[in-house]
Amino acid sequence: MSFRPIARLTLAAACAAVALVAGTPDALAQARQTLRISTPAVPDDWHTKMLYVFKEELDKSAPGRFDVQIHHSGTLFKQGTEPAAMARGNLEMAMISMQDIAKIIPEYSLFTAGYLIRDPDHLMKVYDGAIGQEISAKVAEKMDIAILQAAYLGTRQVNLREPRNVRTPADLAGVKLRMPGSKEWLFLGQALGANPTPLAFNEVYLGLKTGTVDGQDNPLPTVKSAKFYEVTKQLILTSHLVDAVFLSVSTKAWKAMNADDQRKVKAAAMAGAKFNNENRIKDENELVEFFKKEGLQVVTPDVGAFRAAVQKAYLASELSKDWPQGMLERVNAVR
Ligand code: KDO
Repeated sequence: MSFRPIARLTLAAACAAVALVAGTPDALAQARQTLRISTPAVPDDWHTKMLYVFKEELDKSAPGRFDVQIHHSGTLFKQGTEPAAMARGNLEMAMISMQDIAKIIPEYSLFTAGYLIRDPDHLMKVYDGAIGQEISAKVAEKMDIAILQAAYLGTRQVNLREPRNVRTPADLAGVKLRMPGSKEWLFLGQALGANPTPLAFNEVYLGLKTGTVDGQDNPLPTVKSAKFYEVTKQLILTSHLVDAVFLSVSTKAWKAMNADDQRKVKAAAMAGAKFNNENRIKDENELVEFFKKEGLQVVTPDVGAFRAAVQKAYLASELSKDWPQGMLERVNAVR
């Protein structure tokens, strides 16, 4: 008899406590969607800074809806492992490359070809236009990843530990050129005439310092931000790949958002990419002077000879057998 009223009281108290907790900021925080972004990029590179722009924009447009956590320098997932982690639902966001995509969708190795994309303007028109939409649809279907926005990673140049007289691809014979570790990247190194050696981005500085590799290729802003100029003596302006990264989210995380939030996430990604592109292009125009002051030799080789050799190598390759009919012509026709 005596315990009933007490039980009723206890229940009422418990309900009140739940109501109180539900109103606290902590409980609200739990309702936020966590978006962890993993990238191998260093904090100072523009595509890492762009992630902070993404976060700020989203905090403004969708206050309290998302908890964006940025993990740079490959500390959360190793370079190249992000797409599989996203497909499995173990990672919410990353900046993936066309080389990552081509591993799963071989026909898109076309977009990893040297001297295909002409310049940053061509790059954005290709990936922001109809071709980009087709790529996104296929990536969603085959990789369980939603591409939010393409960004310009920069134009890749060859960067050597010891100066060499390099005019044509033949002059790179025997050079152990570090490339990221996938078939598509290694083919690019080979097409340039070098001896491609796979190494993850976050190991490149040490590889150059100790001489495990003779050189590496990356856009000038990355040569600066990752401090590769400290351990190399020459830049060869081959401009062999006008490169992109794609800010992306796992389908699982994407589907957990309502349509309004999805729109805001896309808009924030676009703002981030705009920030990245503008700063990177400006930097690329100014950095040669910086490297010269740092004591590096900066040379322009016979770019026509590199272009001809690289394009010939791709067209004759196994990779090109998978390219979608007419896609090369469509890319070339984008103005
Ligand atoms: C690199 O490993 O050289 C590369 O430039 C490849 C890109 O696809 C991208 O992963 C980039 O590294 C990282 O974001 C680090 O800048």
